[in-house]
This record gives sequence, C-alpha cells and structure tokens, in this order.
Amino acid sequence: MNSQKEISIIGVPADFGQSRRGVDMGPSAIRYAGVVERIEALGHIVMDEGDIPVDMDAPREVSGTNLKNLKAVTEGNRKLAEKVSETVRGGRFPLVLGGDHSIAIGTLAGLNEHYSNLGVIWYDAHTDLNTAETSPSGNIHGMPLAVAMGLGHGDLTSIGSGPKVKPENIVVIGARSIDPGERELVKEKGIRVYTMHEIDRDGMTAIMQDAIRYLEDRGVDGVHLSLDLDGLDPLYTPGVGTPVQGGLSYRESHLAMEMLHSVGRITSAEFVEVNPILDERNKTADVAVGLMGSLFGETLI
Ligand code: 5AB
Ligand code: MN
Ligand code: MN
Ligand code: MN
Repeated sequence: MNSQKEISIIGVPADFGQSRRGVDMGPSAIRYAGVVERIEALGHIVMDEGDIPVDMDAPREVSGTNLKNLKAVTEGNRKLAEKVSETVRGGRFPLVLGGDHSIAIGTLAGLNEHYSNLGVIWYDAHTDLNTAETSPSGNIHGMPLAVAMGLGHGDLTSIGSGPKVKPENIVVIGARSIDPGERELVKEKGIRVYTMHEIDRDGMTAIMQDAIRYLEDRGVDGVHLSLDLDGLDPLYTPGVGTPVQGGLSYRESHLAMEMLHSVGRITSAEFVEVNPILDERNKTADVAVGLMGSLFGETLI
C-alpha cells in the first residue's frame, strides 16, 4: 500500500545554466505529459504550485569568469531555494521540474534549511562537479554538485547558508562523461560514483541496494533525488541538451525508481534537463512522468 504524500510541484522554466534554448519549456512539457494526474492516480495529494518567476529577458552574459549567465542563475536559484524551503516547512514533498540542472543549486539550498545530514542521489550521465576553474564550457549546469558541497563562485555557494551536502553523503548513478577536474574531485573527496562500468558489471539491483545501504550507513536524515534525464540512454530520452551514448535503460531506470519507492526514504526530488525542442513527440517528458510514477508507487499489477 502506498503511504499518502502531499506533493508540491514546482516548475522552474530556466535555461541559463547552459547554452541550448528550449529547456525552459521542460516544466510545460512535463505537465502536458500528465504529471499531476499520474501521481494523483496513486492516491497522493498533488498541488501544482506553478512556476518560479524567471526573467527570460535577462541578458545572456558571456563574462570573462567562465560562469555563463551567473547573475540570472543566481537570481532564479534564490527564489527557488525560498520556495523549496517553504514547501518542506509546510510538510509537503517538493517535486521540482526543470529547467536545466543548475536549478539543483536552489533546490539543495532550500532543503538545507531543514536537513542537517542530507543524502543526495545524483542520477546523471555527468557528475556536475565542475567549478569555473575546471569547466570546459562555462555552463553552470555542469557545476551544481560542486556548489552544493561549497565549492565554486561565492554568488552561488552563498545561496542559503554554508555547504548543503557532505561529499560522503552523495551517490552518483550512471556517470559516463567525467571531466579531468571532476575526476580529481571525486578522488579527493571520496564521492561514491557508480559509473556505467559498475552498473554493467553488477546490475542495477545490486547497485541500488549498495547505494541505499551506503546512505543509510551515513545516518542521513533525508534523501534528495536529483534526476537528470540524460542519465538514461538518448535512445529513451533524446530531448536533452548534452546526450551521452551508453546510458541507463528505460527498465533499469524504472527499477531504480521502484526500489527507491519501496525503501520509502526519498524526501524530495527534481527531474531536470527535459528540452522539448530537442525531443521527439514529447518522448523525454513522457519518460520523466513515467519515472515519477514509479518513484511514487506505481506498480505493473
Ligand atoms: B548536466 C560538461 N561536463 O561541464 C560541462 O547535463 C557537461 O547537468 C555538463 O549533467 C552537463 O560542460 C551538465 C562537459
Ligand atoms: Mn547530465
Ligand atoms: Mn546534470
Ligand atoms: Mn544536459
């Protein structure tokens, strides 16, 4: 039986963390794919809180800092942090819809007001551990996990107070595109990364069991799922800005969500990087909504 949750859907129509237009339409595409109905059908109470106001007319800056659109990213994330914090304060489960992955900065800042030992599951082809010093692109969507650990530009790390997550409370699942600076940080900080190699070798069941046990052993007081749709293979989710071949399958991803549901420890989630302009007939948004279904208790029978 499903334990009933009150879920607040928070849209973040922002694309400033990367350079391809269209990902700001992700929340619309996910709503169009039926997210509210899908989760309500499972017996949960769903409130669609609409979108965080994002100034899409903000100028696109390519400053010399290797942090594209720093001001717009900072502003959007401040608002999101506020909204996420208010949601948790009200006893509701924040379900954040992106938008590019830079919005995780705001989500984690908001969660940090309420958890002192948060665990994070980062489901992604990438580790998103760059800083301005290591980023090959200057795109902030490749940096949110570093920012959450307190590393990076002060404008970003100072959203909310202090570091938002301890490196030893992070698990990354599905990584297969890791930049040299990120690889160094993974080693230096001892971040638990399950690359595609481990998943191919051991299978998704063993990996998820290990990841869940690892976080439990850390004594986490909440677990946030940050799911970048490019964690899946582009065969299943073509509508993403930075696709990488050789990714997680549709079934592996559902299995992962089903296992997370059965453990019952996820306290917040975000689904990001859905870009309807790059998509095929809203396929990526459909997959996102299906995965949310599994996360919130949908079963095949
Ligand atoms: B995503 C890359 N590592 O920093 C960079 O989609 C890609 O949020 C980042 O995971 C991809 O530009 C960021 C090459
Ligand atoms: Mn990614
Ligand atoms: Mn990402
Ligand atoms: Mn991407």
